[in-house]
Amino acid sequence: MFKQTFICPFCFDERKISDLQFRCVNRRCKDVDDIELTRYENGDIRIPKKGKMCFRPIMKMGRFPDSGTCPDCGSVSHKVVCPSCHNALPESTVLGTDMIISIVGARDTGKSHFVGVIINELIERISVRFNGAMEGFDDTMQRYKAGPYQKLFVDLQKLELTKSSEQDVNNGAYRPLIFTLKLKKKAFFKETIDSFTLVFFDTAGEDLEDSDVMSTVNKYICKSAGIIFLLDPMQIPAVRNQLDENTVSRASSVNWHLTSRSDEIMTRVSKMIRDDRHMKSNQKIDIPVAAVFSKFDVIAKLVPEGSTVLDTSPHCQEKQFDMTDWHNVDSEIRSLLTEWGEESFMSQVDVNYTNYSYFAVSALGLNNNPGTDFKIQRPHPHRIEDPLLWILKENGVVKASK
Ligand SMILES: Nc1nc2c(ncn2[C@@H]2O[C@H](COP(=O)(O)OP(=O)(O)OP(=O)(O)O)[C@@H](O)[C@H]2O)c(=O)[nH]1
Ligand SMILES: [Mg+2]
Ligand SMILES: [Zn+2]
Ligand SMILES: [Zn+2]
Repeated sequence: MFKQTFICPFCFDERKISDLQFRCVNRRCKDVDDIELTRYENGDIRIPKKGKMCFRPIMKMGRFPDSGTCPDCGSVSHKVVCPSCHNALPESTVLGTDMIISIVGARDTGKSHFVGVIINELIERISVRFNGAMEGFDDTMQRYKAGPYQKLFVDLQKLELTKSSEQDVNNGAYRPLIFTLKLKKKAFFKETIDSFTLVFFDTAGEDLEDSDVMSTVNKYICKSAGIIFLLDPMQIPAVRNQLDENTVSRASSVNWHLTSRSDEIMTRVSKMIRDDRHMKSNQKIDIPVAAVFSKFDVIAKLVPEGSTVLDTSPHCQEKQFDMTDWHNVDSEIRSLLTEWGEESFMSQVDVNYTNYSYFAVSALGLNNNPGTDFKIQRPHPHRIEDPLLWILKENGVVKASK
C-alpha cells in the first residue's frame, strides 16, 4: 500500500497525497500571485507574494510521480509543495511517516531549552545509536544553528523566553523545525531505510494560556504522534520550599506567580484536541503523553538515593527502549508527584488520556544551573531522550526490550 494522506509539517493540514503539487523551478518561467504562501506567512493577500507556478501532476498508477511538467513553460520540476500553504516539502512527507512531536507546558517550564538541546542530541548521538541519521530540511539547520544552538552551545548562555506568535507572525520567525530521521531496518536479508519527518514546534507558553490563540496557532498539537508535556518543579510549592531562593531564581526566567497552572494547560490542550476530533468530553484521547519534570538537575538532591532516575539513561547504550528502566522511572516520578501534592495534575492526565507515562529530564545537565549572569556550561543533558524514545517506541519506530 502506498501512503494515502500526509500532514504538512508547516501548516499541519492533513491532505491526500494525490492533492500534492509541484512548483516550477525554471527561473525564466513567469511569476504568479501566490495567495497560499502569502496567507501562510500572514501577509496581506491584497498585495500577494509572487512566486513560480504550482501545479498538480498526473498520478502514475495510484502513486505520486517523481516529477511533473510545468503547464506554462514545459520544464520538469521535482520540487514538491503543500497544496494548502505552498511550502516545499521534504521527500519523507511523500514517502515516509509523519511524526509531529508537540512540546507543551506552561511558561518557563523549559520547552525551548528542551528542544534546543534534544535536537543536537538527536543529530550527534541518538540517531547514530539507533543506526540512523538525522538531517534538517530546507533552512531548518541554519535556523537551528544560528538560533538556539549558537546561544546554548557556542555562547554558553541560557535562552530567552519565547515570544508569543501573535507578536512574531509577521517576521516569519514562528516556523517549525523540520527534520528527516532515517533509520536502517533489516528485513530478512535485505536492508531497507525507513524515513520519518520529525517536526518540532516550540510553542510560547504564553500562547497556551489563551484558548483563542491556541485554536489557530496550535493546530499542530491535534495532529501529533506524541505530546511531551513539561512540568516545572520550581512551580511546585513543596519543591520550592526545600530549595534556596537563589537556586530557584536561576532555574527560572519569570516569577512563578506569573505562570499558569499546569493542570489548567492540560485541561485546555485536551479540550482543544477533543473539539478537533469531535469527541465527547468523557472520551479519553489516545495520543501518547509523556509528562516530564524538567530542570531535574535542580531537584536531583531531593530524590531518594539509589533511585533509577539518578542513573544515566540506558536506552541509547542498549540500542533499544529498556522497559525495566522505564517502569522504574515512571513509578519514581509518580511517587514524587504524590509526595509533592500534585495529585490534581496526575488526575487531569488520567481522565484525559489512555496512554501516558512520567519522566524527568535536565536539558542543561547535572550541576549546570544557569548563573545569575545567564551563563551555563556546555549542555550535557540528563535523560533528555527518554520521553522522545518512549513516544517513538509507542509509534513502532524503535524496539523495546522484552
Ligand atoms: N537548572 C536548569 N534550568 C533550566 C533548564 N531548562 C530551563 N531552565 C530554566 O528555565 C527557564 C525557562 O526555560 P525556557 O526553556 O525558556 O522555558 P519555556 O518553557 O520555553 O518558556 P516560554 O517560552 O515562556 O513558554 C530558563 O531561563 C532557565 O533558567 C534545565 O535543564 N536546568
Ligand atoms: Mg520558550
Ligand atoms: Zn502546508
Ligand atoms: Zn514553468
